[in-house]
Amino acid sequence: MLAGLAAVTALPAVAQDGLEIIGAPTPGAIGFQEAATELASDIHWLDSMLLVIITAIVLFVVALMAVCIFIYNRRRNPNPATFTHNSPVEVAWTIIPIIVLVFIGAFSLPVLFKQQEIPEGEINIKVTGYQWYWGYEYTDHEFAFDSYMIGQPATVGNYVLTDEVEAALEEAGYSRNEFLLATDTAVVVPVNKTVVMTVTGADVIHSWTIPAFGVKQDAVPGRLAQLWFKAEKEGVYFGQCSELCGKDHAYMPITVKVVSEEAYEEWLQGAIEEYAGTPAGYDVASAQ
Ligand SMILES: [Cu+2]
Repeated sequence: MLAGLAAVTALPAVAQDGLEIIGAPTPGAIGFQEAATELASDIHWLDSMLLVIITAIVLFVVALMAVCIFIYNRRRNPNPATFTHNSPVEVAWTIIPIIVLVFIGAFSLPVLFKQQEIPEGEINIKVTGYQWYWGYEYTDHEFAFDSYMIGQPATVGNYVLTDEVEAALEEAGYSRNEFLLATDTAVVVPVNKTVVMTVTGADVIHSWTIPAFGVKQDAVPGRLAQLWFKAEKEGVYFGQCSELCGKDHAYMPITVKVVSEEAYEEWLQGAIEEYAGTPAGYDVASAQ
């Protein structure tokens, strides 16, 4: 594994020159990361739409409660009504929520189906979650590599941003802000191409995600799941394992670099040379 790691870090950082860091958390922000795929834009739109509905319902319920508190309190209304049923009201509070839920479903289900109906991939990658790093296999080209957080394993056990780690980050084209996010190798994909990732776990359940792409998929040992995305903007995107998977769960980030078609081809040639001979030959097509 250490030999593999050395080989991995030796790969020149061809694909990251001039790439902007887009998909990363920013201090003080509370919203979503900027959407980089249609899937993410859809999710953001759905979120805004739901927020309007939720706000309306909350205001309505608060108003009803206010009416009860201020008009029907014991002082103003000493002799309360004694009826126990009101059919029109009961019908209304059954029918109206059904209409609201059907309305929400009519918009949310197509978004869900778009995520789950996996298109034909132009780039196919298999990702495997390990305790505590990710392995990537480019199944169209039969090469594979592992991806560790920069700073691991040198800082195993204490995870502090030492000068040494900062130097490693800088050497890889990152800054100290990307500590705990940047990885030694990255998933490199071309812009505006459909990427299909086949996701699995080797030991326990992990979860692969890139928030800016609007994708998240559990990596379950013994199972193959799939996700897809088509990134619309070149840049560096980060994600983190999103299923608690053990003590170093917080230290197995994900880096995806979305590059131009030419930069991708260039990276691909280098990667094929660099990683050729690593275990491959897994037949994704037959597992679908
Ligand atoms: Cu994990």
